[in-house]
Amino acid sequence: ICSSVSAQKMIGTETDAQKEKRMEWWKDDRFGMFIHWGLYAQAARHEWVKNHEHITNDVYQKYFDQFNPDQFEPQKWAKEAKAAGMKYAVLTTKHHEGFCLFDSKYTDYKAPNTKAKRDLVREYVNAFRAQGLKVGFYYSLLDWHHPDYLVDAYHPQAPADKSDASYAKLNKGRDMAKYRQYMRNQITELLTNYGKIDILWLDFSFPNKNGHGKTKDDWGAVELVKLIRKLQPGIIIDNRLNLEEYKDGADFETPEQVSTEELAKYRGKTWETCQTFSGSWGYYRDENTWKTHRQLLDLLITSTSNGGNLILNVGPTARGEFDYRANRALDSLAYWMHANGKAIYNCTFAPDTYKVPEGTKLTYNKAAGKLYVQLFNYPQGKLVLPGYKGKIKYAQFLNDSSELLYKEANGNDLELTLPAQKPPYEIPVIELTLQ
Ligand code: FHN
Repeated sequence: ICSSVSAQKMIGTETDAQKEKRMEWWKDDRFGMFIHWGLYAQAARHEWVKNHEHITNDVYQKYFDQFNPDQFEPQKWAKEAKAAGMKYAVLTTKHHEGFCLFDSKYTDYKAPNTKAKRDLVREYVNAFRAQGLKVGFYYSLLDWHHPDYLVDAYHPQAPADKSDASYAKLNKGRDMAKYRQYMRNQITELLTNYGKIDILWLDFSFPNKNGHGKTKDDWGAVELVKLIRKLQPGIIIDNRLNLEEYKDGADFETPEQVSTEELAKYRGKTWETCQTFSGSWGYYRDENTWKTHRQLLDLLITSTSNGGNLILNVGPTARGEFDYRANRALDSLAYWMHANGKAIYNCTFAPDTYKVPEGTKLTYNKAAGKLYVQLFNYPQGKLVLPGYKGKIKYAQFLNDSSELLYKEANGNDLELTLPAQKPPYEIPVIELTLQ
């Protein structure tokens, strides 16, 4: 049993330096698109609708029968993601509902058998690769449709009384070993039939609830990671297979929907925060809690300034389009990223020697010798860089490369002169060239 030894070494033979190299592109790219798409988009009231409303497979079948993504054009999705500055994408190939967007030979509960009559995953992979984005798959460990998946506390048919007897009755005849094999077969299809896959986002594990949850080996996690890494040696895996004693079997932590203040806790680790534009991952027609442009920029900048990634989610409609609210958010991000993307890509947190000027956040590109000062509050007339005397040799606005003049002040500080007119960005960025 490997305990302190990195599971990576136990599960594979990779050294820390090799792992660093494998993950280099992912850390440099910083920004990705999550796409939650499935039959739940047809219900249009959250991807957990089957659980929330305790819907049986028979009743849920209406969404399968109705599903007809006639407006699905993944090239449009890919172009929008690229324009918004996203460098990779992760699509739900199967979410908890158990519906497969890909042509699996292990189930009939799949997109080619709906009015779509297509392998939606294949079209996604081709379109995003054509735009130069890395492609990832999300695959749900939970499966509320599969007959062998154990009914647990999250299952839509979980017993109201939560008693052992009720669970036992519901789980009579269910064989988790068969479900584990189904998972292995499908993950093998996904990692064999679609070319090089860059990310695998497995989701999610949880402690054993009411004796009917999932234990650490319900997924056959160690064998599964060995299979994944054998099929796709360069792939990057998230941490939700919950390899208790093999925590290192995962490549990155996944703080979900956390506040920007909480992101500082992850500084120095390898992580990606997953966030929605709204509250739901799947398309939710009547939802109106949408993050503002400033909140989205804050998530992106604060993630980078703490050395982590942001994956921002879109929930397409059942017809296969991003809705107007997602398009509006993506367009606003595209406008900012077009001018200021250099403050995100290949950047991380700044060394402590660079104090954070009042009302700003810092990102740092060590290789380029650049420090980026994000002006969350636009100062009137000047910005003091505390203790920066002798540390920089040039200053400019990033968006138009217009020079910013500065002078020494207060002994060890520098004072930048800023125009009264704020640059036309919610959060303008100053690029400092370091000595
Ligand atoms: O239950 C899922 C949820 O629907 C969504 O897929 C998120 C994305 O990180 N993961 C689980 C909740 O943590």
